[in-house]
This record gives sequence, C-alpha cells and structure tokens, in this order.
Amino acid sequence: MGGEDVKLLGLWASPFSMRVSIALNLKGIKYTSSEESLEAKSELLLKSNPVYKKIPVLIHKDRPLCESLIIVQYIDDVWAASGQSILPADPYDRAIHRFWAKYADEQIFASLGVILCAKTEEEIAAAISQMKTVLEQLEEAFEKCSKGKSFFGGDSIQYLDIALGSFWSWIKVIELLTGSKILEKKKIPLLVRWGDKYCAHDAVKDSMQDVEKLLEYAKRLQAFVKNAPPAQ
Ligand SMILES: N[C@@H](CCC(=O)N[C@@H](CS)C(=O)NCC(=O)O)C(=O)O
Repeated sequence: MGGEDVKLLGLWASPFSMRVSIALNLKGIKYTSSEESLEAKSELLLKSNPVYKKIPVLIHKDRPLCESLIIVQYIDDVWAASGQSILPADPYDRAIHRFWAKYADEQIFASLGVILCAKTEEEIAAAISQMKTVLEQLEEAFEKCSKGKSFFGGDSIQYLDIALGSFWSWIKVIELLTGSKILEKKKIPLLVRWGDKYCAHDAVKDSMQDVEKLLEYAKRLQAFVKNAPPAQ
C-alpha cells in the first residue's frame, strides 16, 4: 500500500525522521524517501515546510505534512484499517501517551542539544543529571502504561514507544561521548529492557540508527558547533 503517493523527506540521523519511518513500517505502507542535507536544504523541503524548514516532511498525494508526531497521528488516521493502531483506543490512554511524548521531546531533545553544544564539563554534567531524572520519571510512566507487558502500548508498539524510542541511539551516543552511564539497569531496569525489545522489533530494527555511525556523526556535529563563529 502507498508507494508512489508517499514520500518522506528525512535524514538517517534524525530522531524525528525515524518516527515517521517506524509508523509507516507498522502500517505496512510502502514509501520512497529522500535524504536531506541540513547544510543545503532542497527546494522541495523549503517549499514543503516553509514555516520551520525542518525534516521530517511526509508528502502524501502531493500534500506535505510537518512535525513528526503530527505525521505519526496522520498515518494512524489515514491508514486506520492497515496494520495495528498507533494511538491507544482508550481516550485517557491516548492523552497519557501524548503527555509523555511531549515531555520526552521537550526534555530529552533539549538535554541532547545542550550536551552536544556544551562548552564546559559543568554544563554536560547538569544536562546528564537532568536526562537521568527524566528517564526515571519515564520508568514510572512505563510501569503504569505497559501494565506488565513489553511496551508502553502493552503487547504492541504504540505512540509513546515511537516517540521515546527515537532518542535511544542518541542516548547511547551521549554515553560514549561523555563516558557517563545513563541507561543504568539498577535505576531504570524496565526502560533498559524496553529499549532492547524496542530496538529489536521488526518494524524498528532497520530504521534504528547504528550507534557507531551515529557517534561519528555526533563528533562531526560537535566539531562544527565548536568552530562555528559566535552568533551576532
Ligand atoms: N519538532 C520537530 C523537530 C524536527 C527537527 O528538529 N528536525 C531537525 C533535524 S533532527 C531539522 O530539520 N533541523 C534543521 C534546522 O533546524 O534548520 C518534529 O518533531 O518534527
């Protein structure tokens, strides 16, 4: 299903692009993808996301959609009859998934950015400590949402799995870059087990970034930030 009508403008290293790929995989939708460069954005990207000029963009039947979590919900709505549901059926559960997904976006993405651009060891230590606190809160959320099953969505991957899972390889890269253990089995045992199962899932494993390759990308990004002229 899908094929020519569905095109993803993305970037392999982007946590946000990965969400869209995984949602399409879960629904069994065929799509084409175009790898963007953030240094030289394509005309198609600029035309398709004139407001934020960011990836991912999903172009479905020539109509562009922006913002990864909005795209994931769109995919669930449009292909409601294919594959599994991505949003939970119960309105309360849906709201809880959206709450924690927004929280993960605000907190984890911000900490990743701080660590990659940090100028001092203190900044790095504070951002890592913040990330650990957020993951401990998500550990509690996992216990409630999963009800003893493998995923936030229970037996299957759902919205919050997709939202949080997109940061997993990046968190591992931060561990390697800084020499700090973040995914500690003692502190967040349920999330560590969840992460392993999530990364091995059929709809995820081919879209999940390779940690070594992502580490090299992160080092290049750090060097670029370090050498960039100060903002005017
Ligand atoms: N909230 C957006 C975030 C997208 C985003 O930050 N994309 C980055 C790549 S990971 C981007 O395109 N950056 C280009 C820029 O900021 O100019 C989403 O969920 O889709």
